[in-house]
Amino acid sequence: MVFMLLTTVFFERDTKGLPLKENPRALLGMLKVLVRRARDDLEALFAFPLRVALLLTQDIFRFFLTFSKKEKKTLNAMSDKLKILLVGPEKAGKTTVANFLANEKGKLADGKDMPYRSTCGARILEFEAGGNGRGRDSKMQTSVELWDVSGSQRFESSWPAIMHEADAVVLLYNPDNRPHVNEIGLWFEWFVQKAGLSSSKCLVFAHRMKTAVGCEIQLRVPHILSKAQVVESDWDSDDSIRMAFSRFVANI
Ligand SMILES: Nc1nc2c(ncn2[C@@H]2O[C@H](COP(=O)(O)OP(=O)(O)OP(=O)(O)O)[C@@H](O)[C@H]2O)c(=O)[nH]1
Ligand SMILES: [Mg+2]
Repeated sequence: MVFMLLTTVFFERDTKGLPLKENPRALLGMLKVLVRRARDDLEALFAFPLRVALLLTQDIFRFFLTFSKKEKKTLNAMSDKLKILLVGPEKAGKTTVANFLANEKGKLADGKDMPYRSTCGARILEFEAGGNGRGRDSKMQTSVELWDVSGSQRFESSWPAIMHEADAVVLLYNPDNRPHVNEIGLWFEWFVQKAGLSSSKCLVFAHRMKTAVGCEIQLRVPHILSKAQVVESDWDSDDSIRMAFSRFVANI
C-alpha cells in the first residue's frame, strides 16, 4: 500500500503530462481512488470471516437465551409450593407428625410430653422437603405447604375450601384402633377420590400409638387403600416417616 502510494506520488502524471507531485488536486483525486480500492479489497478479504463470526455470535447468544428460558422455567417449577393435606381420624397423631416433618432437627418423640389439643379447623406448616430427605442441603428440595387438618367432623363444612387446589394427600390413622380402621376409607373417599386425585397422590401412615413388646400386631389396611402407598410408623420411626414423606414429595 505504502509502496503504491509512493509510486503514485513520484512517478504518475496527470492528464497534461505533469508529475502528480506538482498538481495537488490531481494527486488528491488519485489518492482517493487508491484508498477506495484498498478499502474494497479489505472488505472482500474480511467479509466472509466477518459474516461467519457474526452468525456464530448470534447463535451463541440465541443458545444462552433459550438456555436461560429453560432454567427460568425449571426454577419457577421448583419455586412453586406443593399443597399437601394431612387428614385422618381424631387423635391419630397428625399434629405430632406434622410438627416433626416441619422441624427437620426435631424427633417424633418430642411430641410425647405435649398435652393433646384437638386441632381447630386446620393449620398450615411451610417447610422444604423432597431430595434425599436429609435436610436442606440435599438437592431438589421443594417448598411444601402441609395442611394439618382436624379430624373432627365439626369442621366438615370447611373441607371443600381446604381441599381447593390440593396437590396431594397424606392420610394418617391408628391401625390398632377399630373406629379409625372403619373411618379411614371415608377420609380416602372424601379427600382423594372426590378431589379427583389418583392413588399415587396419596401416602398413608398407619401410625401405631404403642406396639406390644415381643408381639407384632398384624397391620390392618382397608381394601380401599390397596393402591395407595402405606407406611407403618410409630414413635421410633423418625427415619422411615421422613424418608417416605420426602420420596412422596419428590414424586408428586
Ligand atoms: N404413644 C404415642 N402417642 C402419640 C403418638 N403420636 C401422637 N401421640 C399422642 O396422641 C395425641 C394426639 O396427637 P395429635 O397429633 O394431636 O392428634 P391429631 O391427629 O392431630 O388430632 P386432631 O387434631 O384432633 O385431629 C397426643 O397426646 C400425642 O402426644 C405416638 O406415636 N405414640
Ligand atoms: Mg391435630
